[in-house]
Amino acid sequence: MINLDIYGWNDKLDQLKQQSTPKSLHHGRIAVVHRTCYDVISENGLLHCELTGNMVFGRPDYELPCVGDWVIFQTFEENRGIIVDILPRERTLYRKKSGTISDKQAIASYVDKAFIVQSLDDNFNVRRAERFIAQILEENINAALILNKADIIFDRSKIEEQIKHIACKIPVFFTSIHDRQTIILLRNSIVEGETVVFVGSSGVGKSSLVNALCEEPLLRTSDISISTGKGRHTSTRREMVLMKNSGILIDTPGVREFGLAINDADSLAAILDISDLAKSCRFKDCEHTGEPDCAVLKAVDNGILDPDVYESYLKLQREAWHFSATEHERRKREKSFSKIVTQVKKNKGIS
Ligand SMILES: Nc1nc2c(ncn2[C@@H]2O[C@H](COP(=O)(O)OP(=O)(O)OP(=O)(O)O)[C@@H](O)[C@H]2O)c(=O)[nH]1
Ligand SMILES: [Mg+2]
Ligand SMILES: [Zn+2]
Repeated sequence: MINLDIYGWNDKLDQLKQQSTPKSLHHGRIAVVHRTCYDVISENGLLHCELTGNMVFGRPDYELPCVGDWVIFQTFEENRGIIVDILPRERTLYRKKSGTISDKQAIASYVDKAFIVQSLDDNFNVRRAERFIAQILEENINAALILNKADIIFDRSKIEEQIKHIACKIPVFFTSIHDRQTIILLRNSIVEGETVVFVGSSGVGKSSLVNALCEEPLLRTSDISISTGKGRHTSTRREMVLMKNSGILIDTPGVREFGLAINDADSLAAILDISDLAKSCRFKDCEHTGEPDCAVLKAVDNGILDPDVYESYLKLQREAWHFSATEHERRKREKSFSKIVTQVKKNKGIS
């Protein structure tokens, strides 16, 4: 019998289950998402589960089970089951579904920490890191930036300069799977019972880091060395593994783009260190795009706020707004917004 507490099961979840579920049904956590079926870890071990027709056709895609979800199922053979319900989600990491305006996709649920992994070659991109952070913090998940492949040559002071506005908000780790000490430091940041999801581009070493942390080759990694090229989407599914006496790690396939799926663009200011400045703007609802006595624009002028960070703020804010706005609002505002951004950039000499 498996004690599901080590997978994060707790009294609160137990109460939720009691309230809504007949005693004959079981509970478990989604460990692997396949195309149409799921591996579910339960008290009786790993089960292969499918969804009831009601679930498949009665819910939008983003409400179908994702890795980390706690589900209720009925067994019908020794190691097979049918998922009939999902317990209410908490701390779910979403992203905008590629190719849509406002559809979202659930990446992982019941997440305590998200590790944004970038490698210290040309994958490193502070703007992309900000995008991940915005989405992660929106869900009340703790974020950390993992700069991997620290064994290759890179300019550490230049990188530190670029991420200083991030490093004062979230932990940053320089790691290498070839340097045990860096892996131990990362491991020490994970508390027992905590769920950690790894996100980032393909080939940055997410699966390699999971393996290094677990000290076992649990996940397939790219065999392409960094000298010959980047990884090529080696991981194809979201998968949860247990780190002995520690946390629960969720590996995800590399993403080409990570669109924001947030409704509240206000949180962006706090993340990008703009909210303190914004308190001094003349208008409470200042959008920092040309209003008189705008402290944010003044800070860009005086060199206090990096114009690149400011531009990133505008872009992310616009994207978040787009995601949450109705079709009508979108059309109405789009034209004026583009004009403002172009004007501000022109005034500030941002290319
Ligand atoms: N030099 C160096 N290479 C690394 C490090 N970590 C991973 N790699 C290599 O980078 C390549 C890609 O690693 P993966 O772990 O497959 O990358 P991934 O992020 O899981 O990629 P996807 O599954 O495609 O999203 C492999 O050849 C690894 O051996 C590191 O710290 N240093
Ligand atoms: Mg991988
Ligand atoms: Zn302002």
